[in-house]
Amino acid sequence: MIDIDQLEQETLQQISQAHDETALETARLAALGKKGAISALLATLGKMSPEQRKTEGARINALREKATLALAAKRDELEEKSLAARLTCEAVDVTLPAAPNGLDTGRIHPISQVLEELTAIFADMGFSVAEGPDIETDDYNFTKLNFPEGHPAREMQDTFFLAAGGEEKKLLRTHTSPVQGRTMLTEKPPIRVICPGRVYRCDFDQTHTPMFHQIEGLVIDETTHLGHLKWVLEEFLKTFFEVKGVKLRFRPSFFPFTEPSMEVDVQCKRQGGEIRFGEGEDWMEILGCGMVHPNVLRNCGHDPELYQGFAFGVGIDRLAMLKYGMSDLRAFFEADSRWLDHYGFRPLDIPSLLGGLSA
Ligand code: 2NM
Repeated sequence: MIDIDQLEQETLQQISQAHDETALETARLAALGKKGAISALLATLGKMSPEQRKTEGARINALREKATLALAAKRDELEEKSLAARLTCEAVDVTLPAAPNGLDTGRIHPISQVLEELTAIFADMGFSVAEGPDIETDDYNFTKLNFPEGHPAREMQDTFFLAAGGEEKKLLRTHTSPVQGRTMLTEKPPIRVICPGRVYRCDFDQTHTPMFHQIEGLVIDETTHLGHLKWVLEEFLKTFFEVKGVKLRFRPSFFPFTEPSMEVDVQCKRQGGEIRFGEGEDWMEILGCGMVHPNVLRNCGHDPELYQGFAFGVGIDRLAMLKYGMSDLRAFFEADSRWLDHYGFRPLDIPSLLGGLSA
């Protein structure tokens, strides 16, 4: 004969000691499952006398009732506990500062910054950006651009030639001018493009690195003249250096791809290692330019009787040094994160004419 009181005690104890859903389910099966103790007790009712069934039946049903209630209560308690645990561990303290990410620690290299500034300035004047390959043919880099055979720029000590492979002589471009040649060959005037990019010359000292960055501009139309060139350069330089006006000095010079050719000096004030533009009585050479040579127009598919235009070229690295006060060109390419922390720009400060170029 099973002791109902003892069974009740054991069942309720097992239920109250269940610490999780699995233990509670085990307790439920042990008591009320098909093969559970209480179910087994209920099955004995059939073999009892009517008298006994009355008293024992009531006690067994009462036990089943108690066990059922205890199970439900325990289940509620466990659910509440697990919810409370989740709420504590998933809680977010909205008063904490935002977690640091790449936008806080990453820096835009001054060359990239200056390139973005230049793009914004020239886009505003109606120029688009053209790019081309760093590995060029001798034809695009020199011949089409009116560089004669034997010109010093073609020589081994300046140009990185690639080991002869195919039928055409390959080299690392020494200027971005081949991109302008390619543009002239594929587009009809009016043409207004800037061509920024890496260029290569075999030269390495305090002021020269074998790879540096250049931006060149090209405008071709029926009546484009030197006055347009002068306006574009003035507009570009005063916007870039963020001054009200700049005085420019054009000196005659020579480049194979332009005639006439000029070097441009910008007025500045040198004062204790600092340079200010737009004031003073000093001059600094800043860029080269000229009217595109008729041979270049012809070589690139345009009739020099119908079209004319100007081109200019300027070093991006030097512009960055002048604007942001960096004195050693070589630091640009050393990937020193301390240097970049100091001279780099924040990724979301995107240069624009409206929002400020370097604000
Ligand atoms: C310079 C100076 C003068 C130039 C010329 C051309 C081309 F391909 F259109 F003829 N592109 N760039 C040029 C002219 C570049 O850089 C100092």
